[in-house]
Amino acid sequence: MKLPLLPWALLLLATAPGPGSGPTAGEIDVGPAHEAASPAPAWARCSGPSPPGAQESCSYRCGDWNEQCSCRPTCSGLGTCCSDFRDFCLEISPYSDSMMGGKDFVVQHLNWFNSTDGVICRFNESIQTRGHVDSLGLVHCVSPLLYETGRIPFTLSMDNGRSFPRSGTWLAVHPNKVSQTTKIQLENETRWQYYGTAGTKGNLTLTWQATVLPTHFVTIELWGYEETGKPYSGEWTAKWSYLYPLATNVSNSGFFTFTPKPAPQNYQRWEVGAIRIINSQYSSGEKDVQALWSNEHALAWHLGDDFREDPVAWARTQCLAWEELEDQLPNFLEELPDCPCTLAQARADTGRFHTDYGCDIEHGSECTYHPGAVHCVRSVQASPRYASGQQCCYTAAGTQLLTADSTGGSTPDRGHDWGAPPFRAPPRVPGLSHWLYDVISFYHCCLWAPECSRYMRRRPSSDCRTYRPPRLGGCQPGGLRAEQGQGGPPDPLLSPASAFGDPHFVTFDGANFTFNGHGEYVLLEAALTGLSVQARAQPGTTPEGTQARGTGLTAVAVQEGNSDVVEVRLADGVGVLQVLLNQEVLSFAEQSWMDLQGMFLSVAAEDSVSIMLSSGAGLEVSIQGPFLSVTVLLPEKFLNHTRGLLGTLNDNPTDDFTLRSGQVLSAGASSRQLFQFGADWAVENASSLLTYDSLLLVKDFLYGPKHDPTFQPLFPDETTPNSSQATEVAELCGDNHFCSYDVAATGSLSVGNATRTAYQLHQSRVQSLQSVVSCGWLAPPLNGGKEGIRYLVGSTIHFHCDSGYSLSGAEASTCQADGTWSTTTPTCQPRHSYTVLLSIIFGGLAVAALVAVVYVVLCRRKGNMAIWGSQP
Ligand SMILES: *[C@@H]1O[C@H](CO)[C@@H](O)[C@H](O)[C@H]1NC(C)=O
Ligand SMILES: *[C@@H]1O[C@H](CO)[C@@H](O)[C@H](O)[C@H]1NC(C)=O
Ligand SMILES: *[C@@H]1O[C@H](CO)[C@@H](O)[C@H](O)[C@H]1NC(C)=O
Ligand SMILES: *[C@@H]1O[C@H](CO)[C@@H](O)[C@H](O)[C@H]1NC(C)=O
Ligand SMILES: *[C@@H]1O[C@H](CO)[C@@H](O)[C@H](O)[C@H]1NC(C)=O
Ligand SMILES: *[C@@H]1O[C@H](CO)[C@@H](O)[C@H](O)[C@H]1NC(C)=O
Ligand SMILES: *[C@@H]1O[C@H](CO)[C@@H](O)[C@H](O)[C@H]1NC(C)=O
Ligand SMILES: *[C@@H]1O[C@H](CO)[C@@H](O)[C@H](O)[C@H]1NC(C)=O
Ligand SMILES: *[C@@H]1O[C@H](CO)[C@@H](O)[C@H](O)[C@H]1NC(C)=O
Ligand SMILES: *[C@@H]1O[C@H](CO)[C@@H](O)[C@H](O)[C@H]1NC(C)=O
Ligand SMILES: [Ca+2]
Ligand SMILES: [Ca+2]
Repeated sequence: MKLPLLPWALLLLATAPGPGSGPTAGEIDVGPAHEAASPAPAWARCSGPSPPGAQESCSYRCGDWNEQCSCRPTCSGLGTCCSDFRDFCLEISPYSDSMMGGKDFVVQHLNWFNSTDGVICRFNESIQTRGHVDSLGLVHCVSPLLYETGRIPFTLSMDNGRSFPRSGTWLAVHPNKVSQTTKIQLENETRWQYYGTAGTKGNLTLTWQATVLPTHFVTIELWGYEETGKPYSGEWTAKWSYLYPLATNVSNSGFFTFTPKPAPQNYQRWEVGAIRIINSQYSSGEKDVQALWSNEHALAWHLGDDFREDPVAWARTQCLAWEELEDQLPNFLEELPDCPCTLAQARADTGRFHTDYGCDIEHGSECTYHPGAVHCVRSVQASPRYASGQQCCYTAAGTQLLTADSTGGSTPDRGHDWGAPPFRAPPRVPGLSHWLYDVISFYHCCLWAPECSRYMRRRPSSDCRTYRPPRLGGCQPGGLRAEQGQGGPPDPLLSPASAFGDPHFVTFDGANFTFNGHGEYVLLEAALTGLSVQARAQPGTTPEGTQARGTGLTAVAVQEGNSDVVEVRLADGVGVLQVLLNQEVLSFAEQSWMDLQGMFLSVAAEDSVSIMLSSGAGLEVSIQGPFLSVTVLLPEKFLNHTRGLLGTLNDNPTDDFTLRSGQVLSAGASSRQLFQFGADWAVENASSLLTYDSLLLVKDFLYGPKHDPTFQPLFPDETTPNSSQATEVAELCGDNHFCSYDVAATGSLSVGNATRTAYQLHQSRVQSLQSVVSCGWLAPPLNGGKEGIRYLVGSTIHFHCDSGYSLSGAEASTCQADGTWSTTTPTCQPRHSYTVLLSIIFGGLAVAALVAVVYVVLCRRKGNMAIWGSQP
């Protein structure tokens, strides 16, 4: 009875539920016999005639499945794909580019020899672009100009738009996040953006890769960006418009130089734009044809005669007008989160803040707009109401740099640079809304006219007084081993660890335990936002090659509310991370950042993934030794709202080992009791977020129990230590007890090393996220100044007065542990006239003395010239 059922089982399992769509887990249990007997599967009832053999086809059916075959991404691994899966569920290359569009991409695995026209791509069921079939039979399409970033579904027609049976996904990217080499280069971009201001005139030059456009003649055009309608009303609209050509039908040489002329009157209102180059066979301004784009930039070179005549006066007028507009628009500053207090916090709070590519310590700290800073981060999520963005910049000393002290300070943004879902309309258009509200005004006030204080007044840095670091919980392989549960201090020789790379869990409240279950478990559930984090743990292999009696994490999946489901897992090859989006393997070959539904994803390095959820929760998944290490960061709003293996976040570690029933294990629970606690949090069949796309996974985890009751871990009381590796251990581990402990337990030095690394990483992250008290910015005295820009506990600010004034009050103030300054800012009082007289007299004497000293020094120096000159 069992044998004949197996193929059916596999087929059905292959079609395990996709998030949000498709059958629920319950349907998997439907007996195959019933399925086979049902007369017409759902897809066949679709309108339209089905060609013969369509039961086996993925035409119009991507992401779907039936008893015949599957068109889901998991089908490849399971061998259940319909035979034409690749022809209808499209893979494209390249799969991403700037949201500006105009990119020609090739549909893989689809050869078409019939006709050379009639190829149409339809993006998100609304925007159509024309494609073509090349001489090799490869099908091409062109990406459209979009006002959004992220994954855009498209369908493909090969019959001039009569039917669109094929589908795929295009990834639209923030214009600044795509490779600069694929764009038109504005030679000396600074000159372009200052053209017409004092000293910047002459010709401008642009270059491009001629081979990208398959034509001899091109048209070079200017496009302008604007947002019209009442701000924050429903009519507020974003629009790119074709303005005028710079040149028509010029040679596609990859080089063009011209003398910019002031724009005609009716085009002068566009101040932000980009240059586009297209094949000259298209009419000028034709939309969504293959094209090259330049960076968006300030169109100084195109502005009218009034700008050319007096750029400073013109820019000042614009700056004042912007100020007036800002005063009418709602105050978005109140809605922004405060900045982290230190660079360390900013870099560790990865769920809520992310590196600003405009000032990145890992890429040479080229901080053009933030002189004095070495690193800036931006709030990942735009603010809820106004879609504004927070920016936080730090000095080399790790101190937050504030606009109140320096023009290099971080400036918040009315429009978040990365845009905000659902994008498309102001102020949520990625990059461009930010240009209009925060960048072009910076040109007006700060770069073209000396009115920067006006800008800074309306874009002041936030300090960090209300910033609260997130809470950390997680699971590391091997590492962090201290003791079972809440027991005494570790003694590596007397109570050795039990098994290979044991997962060691640290709860949000700091309790820790080791759990060697084999199965799939709930790390965290929070009904507050519908957040769920699940992990799969599998046994390791001992150095001898047999199955270890300890396990480690091999996959982690997360979903929040109705967001996409993302899973990070170890691919078959050891040490390779694989990311799945709604069960489909994602490629990071082109982009390391992705805007997904309800989350952002960043893969900065090959061995680690950051997931940033809309609630501000974050996940860091990386490879540590043979297994995954997972860290979950939760903002304070999750207090009292979590359950699962990572415990109940409420500042009380004693209730962290709570079973599903609500029963709380005592602090002194034994390792066997803790094992039962772990097992209790096995994932429930219907709510699994994990993907089962190989026969092994199907057998072990989908068709087997979520927690394997037959797996017997090794408990601490069952092991004996091996002390013959003492020297190697001492060399590797030093005084790290966790490291020596695991080596003793497993006999593997590399496990010990992974343990040590994991431990250090966790410790440094905990260290970085320590709360810091801030007393907030302290004003300098009127007619005086201050030294010091650090306003954190223990920092001291010194005051001084301008000459002619004397200090009344304390000379220094120190930030105290309660968040207040030890004294208030002193005042500077004008000195009495006799002091002035005295200072003139003494000043005169001093000058005379100085002259004498200088004379002496100069005479000496002449004698020493030879030695001085030899200095570098
Ligand atoms: C090409 O056209 C012929 C006749 O028009 C048709 O029978 C054939 O199926 C087409 N080939 C493909 C790959 O569609
Ligand atoms: C597709 O368009 C619809 C309506 O036009 C919109 O609601 C949806 O967000 C769009 N989806 C994407 C991925 O752009
Ligand atoms: C760019 O323009 C500026 C100002 O006109 C000039 O000083 C600089 O040398 C130029 N740089 C290059 C690389 O041409
Ligand atoms: C472009 O110029 C070439 C030669 O300079 C000419 O042969 C061609 O007809 C022109 N095309 C258009 C559209 O003007
Ligand atoms: C500027 O460009 C024009 C073509 O637009 C060219 O005729 C002229 O020689 C160039 N001038 C310089 C100084 O390069
Ligand atoms: C584990 O918990 C114990 C008891 O609360 C504590 O002393 C120890 O420092 C913890 N270890 C780690 C690595 O957090
Ligand atoms: C969490 O729960 C405790 C006790 O039930 C309560 O005292 C506390 O105020 C709660 N905290 C939050 C943030 O809800
Ligand atoms: C979950 O599914 C497995 C395999 O189908 C089954 O053995 C187990 O009983 C199910 N558990 C529940 C609670 O339904
Ligand atoms: C102890 O370690 C030594 C050196 O690595 C190894 O040869 C030996 O097999 C180990 N003994 C046990 C019992 O694991
Ligand atoms: C420990 O691991 C690190 C990287 O994780 C590696 O650079 C180092 O060489 C390893 N040390 C030993 C002794 O294996
Ligand atoms: Ca800014
Ligand atoms: Ca707790």
